[in-house]
Amino acid sequence: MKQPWWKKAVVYQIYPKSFYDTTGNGVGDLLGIIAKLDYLQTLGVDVIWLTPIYESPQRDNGYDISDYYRIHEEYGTMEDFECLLKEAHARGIKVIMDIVVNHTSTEHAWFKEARSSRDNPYRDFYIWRDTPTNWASKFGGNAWEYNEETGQYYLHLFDVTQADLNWENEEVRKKVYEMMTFWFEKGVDGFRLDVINLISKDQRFPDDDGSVAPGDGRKFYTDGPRVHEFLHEANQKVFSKYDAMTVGEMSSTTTEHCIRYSNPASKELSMTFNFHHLKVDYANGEKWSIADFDFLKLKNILTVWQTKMHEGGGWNALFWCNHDQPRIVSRYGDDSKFHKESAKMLATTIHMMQGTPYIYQGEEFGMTNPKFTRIEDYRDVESLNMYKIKKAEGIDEEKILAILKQKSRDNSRTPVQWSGEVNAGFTTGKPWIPIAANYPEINAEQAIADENSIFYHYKRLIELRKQYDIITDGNYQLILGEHPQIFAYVRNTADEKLLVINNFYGTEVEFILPDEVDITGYTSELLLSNYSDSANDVHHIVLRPYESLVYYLQ
Ligand code: TEU
Repeated sequence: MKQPWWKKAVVYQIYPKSFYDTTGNGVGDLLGIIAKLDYLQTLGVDVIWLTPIYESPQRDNGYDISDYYRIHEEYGTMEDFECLLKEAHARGIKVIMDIVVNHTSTEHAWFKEARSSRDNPYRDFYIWRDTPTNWASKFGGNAWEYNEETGQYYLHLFDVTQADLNWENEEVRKKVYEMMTFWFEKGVDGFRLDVINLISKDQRFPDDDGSVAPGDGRKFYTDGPRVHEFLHEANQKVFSKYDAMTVGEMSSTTTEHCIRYSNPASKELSMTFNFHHLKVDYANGEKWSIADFDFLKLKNILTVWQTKMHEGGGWNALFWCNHDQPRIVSRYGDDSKFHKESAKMLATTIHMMQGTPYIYQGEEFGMTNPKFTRIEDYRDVESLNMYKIKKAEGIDEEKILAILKQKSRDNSRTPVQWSGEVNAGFTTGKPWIPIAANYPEINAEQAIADENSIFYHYKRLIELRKQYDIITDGNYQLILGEHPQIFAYVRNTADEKLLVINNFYGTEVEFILPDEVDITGYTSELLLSNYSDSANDVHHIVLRPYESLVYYLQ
């Protein structure tokens, strides 16, 4: 059987608000994306994923949709979107949209109807209860909000303005499938489905016993009772009719569920995102904490996902960065002394694994966290809620700011640094969120001019994926699993090997090829490195700070 196209693809994520502004209003727009398509073509990506561009009050930057059929005015018009599709396709770049159907904005017409009376035909589009459960909202506070007019509570797993849709209601599902079909018919090539594993709630709506964390209702709606049935239905009614890729964003999920979501036999989705490898810098499982990352845990988690998904016939979305995560070079790398070396090393580590890699805007030239020091610089609803809650708990202002500096989602949402000019070349107006101060040194223009830049390293990784099938097909074998500094693995097919060696720290370390990797009779070729003069003896290497090597053996 012919492999689906997305197995060899590399996806580039665009957060339109911060991508490129052509109107001078300080907010990126669709014409801005069109203007940068040549840049993306040079990088070599196959797909762009746009985070939500639909009409929205922007409480959560578009993840609160008020009309699925309209383009948010600040971003442009439907004609602009059609033009973007055409221009992207003309360059061989596919376009996927972000579909947010776990919830809508409370400004959506359905919700306005639903909240107006108990017998409104749209009432059952949402989830109403006479008494709330003790579940916490992911953005702080209780997950139920009282509606005065009708005397009941509605569920919102996220912000109070993001009301959860009732997927038990067949009408809701019908409307969702219609809407997805509309976008496919317009020519989009697939979807990223926002928190799609939260759509099926345990209909008994039990209280949580607090055994994991106070009011943690996750077990009652994560990978819930009917989620596979719903996704299979969406697949049969919509996805399967197009040559589409679908990637589900899976919150707190398991390998067992992700195998089911993404194994072609279950006919649900193409692939899944999970976040376990991005929780290794949480102190005691708490995101809002300051902690170094746990390297052994990181290796172990990525290894479990590589191995189990391979064995179970599932497919991983590979990524370090997105619009909810701090910048990886500031997180598991070193964004000052070894900026270039560590950014390249991290890129290699993830891109040489099995799955479909995602690059988040600015990652390709090593954008860093902005290191904001004032609460006024933050825009993100989650960060601002958390600030209020911690303040009310009596936590010191400085401590809260230090946590935000490390963990806030705004770390990745600052404008793309296109050049060293005013406002990093992002806008001629006032940017909606401050730009990181390091833009004169770290920017796309500079990266393109420097043949040793991080940008060309990413470009090379994309090319290698196209040239070497082993990157797509080979199995994964972790080596030196307990080594506290080296992350090394082998990808194997019947007669080839790819040896990937990464030093995760800023000091030298000795690599000795373990006996379990039998390479007698193989010849090795160095495919990629982040130093210009790396060794070609795979048996014994003294790795320099953050040195990263890829060898092909045949
Ligand atoms: O994020 C899902 C999610 O679970 C987030 O809470 C994420 O884990 C969190 O930001 C980390 O603290 C998706 C979108 O990617 C996010 O931007 C939205 O805010 C959220 O869904 C609600 O739609």
